[in-house]
Amino acid sequence: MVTTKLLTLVMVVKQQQILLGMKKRGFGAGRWNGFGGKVQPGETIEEGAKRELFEESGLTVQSLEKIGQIHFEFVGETELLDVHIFRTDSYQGEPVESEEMRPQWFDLAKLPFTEMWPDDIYWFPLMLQKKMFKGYFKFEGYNNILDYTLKEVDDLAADKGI
Ligand code: 6OG
Repeated sequence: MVTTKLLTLVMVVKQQQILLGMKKRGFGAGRWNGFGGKVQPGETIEEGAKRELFEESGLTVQSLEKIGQIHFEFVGETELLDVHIFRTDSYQGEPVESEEMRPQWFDLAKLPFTEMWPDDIYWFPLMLQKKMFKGYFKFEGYNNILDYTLKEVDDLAADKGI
């Protein structure tokens, strides 16, 4: 039986920099990524995104912009990931290291793509231009992309297709 896990991912942008966290443990350990995790029962996706952002980076935000949605499949695994991606350009607080993440600002011109999930290099340009997108990536293991689709959309909610 195929199950789908609902996850969030928040990208914090300020001027020409983006805040990424080095994942210290669990899924994606050793890679720089935005902040996020599983949506819990009883919370909306946006509430889950804000909670994970705070837990992992110490930052709070008033609002988040929905910017993308990506479905991930891993060959041989029955669980699909449905990752909802948000962007924010304003936040409160200062980034602090958590048990899960070590935050660091990166210049947009010097992103550490070789130490990030391999899909990021495809959709980061859209996210940085504030273009909304939907995507699907099929992985073999955690390093190899076998197939992918990625398209810009006008409205994330209205477009049901992946
Ligand atoms: P926890 O399991 O730690 O949440 N995530 C991905 N992010 C990128 N950029 N690429 C992927 O390609 C990803 N797969 C998952 C979603 C996992 C966090 O990692 C993100 C969550 O923010 C496969 O609770």
